[in-house]
Amino acid sequence: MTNPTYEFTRAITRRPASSITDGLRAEDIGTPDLDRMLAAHADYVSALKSTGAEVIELPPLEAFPDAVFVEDTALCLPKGAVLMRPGAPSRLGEVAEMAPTLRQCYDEVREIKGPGFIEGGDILVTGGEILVGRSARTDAAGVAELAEIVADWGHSLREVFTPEGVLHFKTDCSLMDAETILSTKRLDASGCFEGYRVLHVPEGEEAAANAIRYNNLVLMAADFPRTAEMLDREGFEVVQISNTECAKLDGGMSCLSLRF
Ligand code: CIR
Repeated sequence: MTNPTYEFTRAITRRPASSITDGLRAEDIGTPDLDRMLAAHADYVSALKSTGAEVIELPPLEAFPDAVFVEDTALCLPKGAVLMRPGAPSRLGEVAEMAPTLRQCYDEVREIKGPGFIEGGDILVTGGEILVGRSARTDAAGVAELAEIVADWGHSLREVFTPEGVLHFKTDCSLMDAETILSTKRLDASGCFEGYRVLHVPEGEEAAANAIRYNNLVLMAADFPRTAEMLDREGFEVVQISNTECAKLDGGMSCLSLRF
């Protein structure tokens, strides 16, 4: 591992279940179609594998409609993993489903015990720190407990804010390399990225901000041509994946995997 922020050897994903039709959503913009979601999910997994990484593909969980969004259940760091405590009550049980896989992958797995809440979608690990956005799913007690848990692994944590009406901190930003962040203007305006090089997603393409840098690739949602062109100009190798179905459940590229 030359740079633990975007050089990975493994990822964990979970295939979507037919219960995705009952997944959480802030606004009803249509019912997700399982076949289309499965096809996009297969493209996503193939892109990760094309970098040479091992992808652990977990089976669908009918009892948890949002379980395809594995990112929210844990934080994977070089020295260990931390099991989260989702702020969405219907998602709490997903953590116990993820725990055995992480225990096979890591010598040390720690957990957020509560009473606070925290979801992985609110956590951005950069080259030098961990940024955690308070949101409707992540509260001050959850952030404080995480800070304590990761301190002896050498991580410093900074609490920031997720814009009003935005599900997760990373709904609006992604790490492109150790110093470069892709962000919406509205999130960057909060000042949370001072000291970083920030690339703004063009006006009208805010939903493209949730991308992932995974080894040599940037995986981003398809249908945002100006963002794709900008990243290409900046020298990133971009793979576009259909996100129409996950978007109906407020999900994007980062939510679909745990990367380590
Ligand atoms: C939820 O509301 O929890 C899911 N429908 C979407 C989760 C997206 N996860 C993420 O941004 N990390």
